[in-house]
Amino acid sequence: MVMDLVMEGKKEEESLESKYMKGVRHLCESGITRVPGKYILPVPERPQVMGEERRTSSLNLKLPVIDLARLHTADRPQVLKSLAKACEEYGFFQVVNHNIPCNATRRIIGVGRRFFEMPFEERAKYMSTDVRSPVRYGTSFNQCRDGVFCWRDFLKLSCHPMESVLPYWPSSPMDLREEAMSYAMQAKSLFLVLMGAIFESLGVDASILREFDDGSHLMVVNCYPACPEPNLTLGMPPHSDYGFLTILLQDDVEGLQVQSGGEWITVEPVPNSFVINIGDHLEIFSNGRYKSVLHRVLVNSSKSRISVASLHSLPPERMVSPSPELVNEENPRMYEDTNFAAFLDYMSSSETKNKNFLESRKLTQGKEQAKSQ
Ligand SMILES: O=C(O)CCC(=O)C(=O)O
Repeated sequence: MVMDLVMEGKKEEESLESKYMKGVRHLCESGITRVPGKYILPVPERPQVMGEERRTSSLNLKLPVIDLARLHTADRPQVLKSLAKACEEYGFFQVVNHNIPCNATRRIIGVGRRFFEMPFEERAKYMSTDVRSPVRYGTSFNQCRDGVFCWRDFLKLSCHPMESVLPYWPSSPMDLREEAMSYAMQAKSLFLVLMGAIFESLGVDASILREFDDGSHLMVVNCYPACPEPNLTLGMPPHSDYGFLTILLQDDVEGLQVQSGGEWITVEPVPNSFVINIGDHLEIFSNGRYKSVLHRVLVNSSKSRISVASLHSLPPERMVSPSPELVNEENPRMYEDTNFAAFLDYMSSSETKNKNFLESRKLTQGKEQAKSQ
């Protein structure tokens, strides 16, 4: 009798676990009014939405806005200075006048939204937990590792080399491949413009720019369904991104928060802008001068939110090291060499919350001496 009850309980637990693995949208479609325990964060990790929103607006902190049109004018030196300041102080900034037409951004958000609105069986064709798969529909942050799940579903599309990955991308919605390919190309061009400016702002040789032509490029379409109890969970936990830069497009629903001066600052979506953030590889390349900063995502009770993050770096096997021009006696080398492949290994074997990957690349004094010998 007791054994039967234990078995029954186990079966129920397993069926709930497999339900959570199907994603938050699927869960919401089944009709829920409370957040299941699987998504409830321990009290200190909860977002305390109301309190923080009030603090943020009273401090009136805004992310720097960089007008990219001014890069092509006599103002370029001033723009580079503002860019350097934003990268050093915030690790985040917004760009306007970036040359990506607003109908292109509307279309990629639209097709992303329609992907998540398709019946679960259609989305499920792309489910994979293999971090190297060219297409991956999944949920949470790292669903194979997360003890507590976050309130996010995602579609990850590898974008390079385009001709080999494209056949794996979802064939529905019918326009997904075309829209995602066109947006990927525009995001890549913007990335190259930004990296050119960033290398100039650091005063380093920009010949490495050419290597980005074959660099890794991942597009992540994030879907954060409306959540009945947004104070108990997060769309994404605090994390930093691995690459050189992330180009983030968000719809008009706010949710992204950036850590600055010990506070969580909500980024207000500015129409026709992108949010750009420094990734771990650029922090390493700049030998710590430009910061890869923790960010997280809040959810809300009334609106679902879509964002599209484009993560760019060097080719997966290419080692990233601190630029020799930025290492000297005053600024000793701060990080070990690393690459994207090492990050993927780390992803499949550890918790990637907070800045653990970058922390794992930091040189302690002993390691530093060994490297310089
Ligand atoms: O959805 C957002 O605003 C942020 C997404 C993000 O942090 C990511 O994809 O790494």
